[in-house]
Amino acid sequence: MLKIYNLKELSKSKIEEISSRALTDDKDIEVDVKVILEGVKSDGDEYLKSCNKRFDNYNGDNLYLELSTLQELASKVSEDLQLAIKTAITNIKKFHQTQLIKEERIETTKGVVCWRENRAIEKVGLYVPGGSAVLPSTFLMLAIPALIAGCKDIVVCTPPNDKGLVNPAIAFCAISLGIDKIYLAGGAQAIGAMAFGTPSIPKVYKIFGPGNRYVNFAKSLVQKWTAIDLPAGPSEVLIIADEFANPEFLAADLLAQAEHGSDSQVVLVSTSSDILDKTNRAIAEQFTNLPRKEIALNALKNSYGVLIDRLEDGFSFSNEYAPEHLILAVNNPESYTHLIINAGSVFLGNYTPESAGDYASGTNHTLPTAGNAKAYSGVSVDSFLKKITFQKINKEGINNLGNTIEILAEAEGLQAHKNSVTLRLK
Ligand code: HSO
Ligand code: ZN
Repeated sequence: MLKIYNLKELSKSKIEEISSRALTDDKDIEVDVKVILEGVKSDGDEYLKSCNKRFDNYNGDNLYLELSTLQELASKVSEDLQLAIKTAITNIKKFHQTQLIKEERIETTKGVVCWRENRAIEKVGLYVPGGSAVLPSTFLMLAIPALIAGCKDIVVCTPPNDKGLVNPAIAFCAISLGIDKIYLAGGAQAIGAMAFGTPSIPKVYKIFGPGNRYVNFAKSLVQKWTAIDLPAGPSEVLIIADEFANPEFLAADLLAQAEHGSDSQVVLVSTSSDILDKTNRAIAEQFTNLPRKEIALNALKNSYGVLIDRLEDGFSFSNEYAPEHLILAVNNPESYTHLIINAGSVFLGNYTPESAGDYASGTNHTLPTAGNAKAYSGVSVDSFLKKITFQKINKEGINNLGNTIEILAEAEGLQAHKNSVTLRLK
């Protein structure tokens, strides 16, 4: 099923080629997305209502659900699912709470003290996708760090169903987190609404959340006005496996990521050709039972295995690929973590499936894809904060540092800068 390359036989350019994602050109949707953004900008709520009719078959005019409707919907969620969501919330909170760190004040020169303080971004927008897979877990992964950071206004947009409602699990997440309003807007129009604001939907300073090509392209366009979380692309996983790995587990983890979308990519890198073959056989067995097997099958067509001589070669390959998720299915995985330079989130050992991080272990699942892990981190509490620097200098401090500033200002030909110190030194 997975085509297999032998790393030794690959030229440098071939390695670059297979590790660069075949990203779709957005030219074909550019006009549509721009028309939608313009529509939201000029006609606001009326345009959003027309989009709900056109794209989501919802003919009503509601643009949001309030607490009472959310409560009613949430009550339909099974007890099992309620408990699972609560457990996930507890773990995601526990993990993210540790990220709220107060930095030290530093005396850089006697009498000169500098420090940074966190301030939450006041208004943030969270996009929770609907469509082919409704993802309440994504709601948790975005809203929990926003709440921990202390964001004042958290605007949540998700597409309505044909009755103008949302999935009960989404409503249950909202209620559990104390979010009492959900806006009914999906796709590029939701991104436009949060970027420009409409009479019903408040404008925000930063937009978060995954989505289809329209959503991602809209996010890239509104960046002139609004910050965004990450450039997003299709999901992916890379597994490095030694000869002791379990092919059944490997196949299951590869398929878990492959079922996300036809454009997802999964890569298995192993020192053992036996493991590569056995995993391929296990994929063939497991995928037939999957409801989303067509999607997974398409994703497998973009996917491959790589045979390596030494595990270290696998890490070099993985650093070049910079996967969103990296699974180390090897003995003693912690002894290799220092070799990892580029990855979004790492899963260590045979009992750490990626699904754990997708849902409930506590880490965030909004991660850099398409090689962006070379320069980006996943979403965290930091993503919802800005850091402001402060300094306080006393008389002794300006006496100690003044001359240095004067000389540097002089060298830059900025006399007024120099004067502001000279006057204080007198
Ligand atoms: N693996 C996805 C997140 C997700 N999985 C949501 C299941 N639900 C991207 O990291
Ligand atoms: Zn997933």
